[in-house]
Amino acid sequence: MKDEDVVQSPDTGRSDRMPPGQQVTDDWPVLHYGSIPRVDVSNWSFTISGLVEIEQKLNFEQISSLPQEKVFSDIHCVTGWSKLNNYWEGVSAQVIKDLSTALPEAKFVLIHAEKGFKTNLSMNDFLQPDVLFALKHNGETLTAGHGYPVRLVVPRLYFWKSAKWVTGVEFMAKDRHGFWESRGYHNRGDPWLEERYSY
Ligand SMILES: Nc1nc2c(c(=O)[nH]1)N[C@H]1C(S)=C(S)[C@@H](COP(=O)(O)O)O[C@H]1N2
Ligand SMILES: [Mo]
Repeated sequence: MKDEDVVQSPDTGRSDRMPPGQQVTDDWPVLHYGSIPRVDVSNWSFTISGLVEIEQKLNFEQISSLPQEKVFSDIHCVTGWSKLNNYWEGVSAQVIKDLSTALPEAKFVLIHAEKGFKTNLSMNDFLQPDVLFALKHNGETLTAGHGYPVRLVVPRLYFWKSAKWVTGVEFMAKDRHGFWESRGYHNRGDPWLEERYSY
């Protein structure tokens, strides 16, 4: 892939790339609720459901053969660490939306992941050009701890929106809280506005 084909997440072009209250880290912490699922890709599927004409299930081979894009982004975790300069490769959210036969009433999505983890996004946040279902980070297949085989990456919001081990996307007319959003995290989570918690 040529450099000019990389989607630059707009926040990487700021003169000061650190949002308020964040500290840069060079390593990459592994953070999540519960234990790390060990996913067998021969027995894995990605379900497109909710307000769609036809529910669809894609297996790993089908996801891998969709057009892949590359995104350059920073990571901002609500617990205070930021990791700059990440290259992601995978399937853009827009490609999944285009496949989805989603109905015009769909205004929100709920991302589903292994073990019942969920996170919610408005359609507008979901369809930004730097949002992707990533299979690779810095050229390498994701590790189990970081979400193998597929994780969502939403560069402009705090990293809890970037669900690891995704199993599908549900289109919805009304917003519904995900796992962290129903436990006091902000509904949207813009790091530049410090939308950390909802209290
Ligand atoms: N499935 C799942 N995805 C998840 C979480 C989780 O608990 N389960 N935690 C989120 C949170 S709070 C953070 S900070 C990031 C951490 O991603 P990392 O372990 O790759 O750094 O994953 C997000 N995605
Ligand atoms: Mo987090």
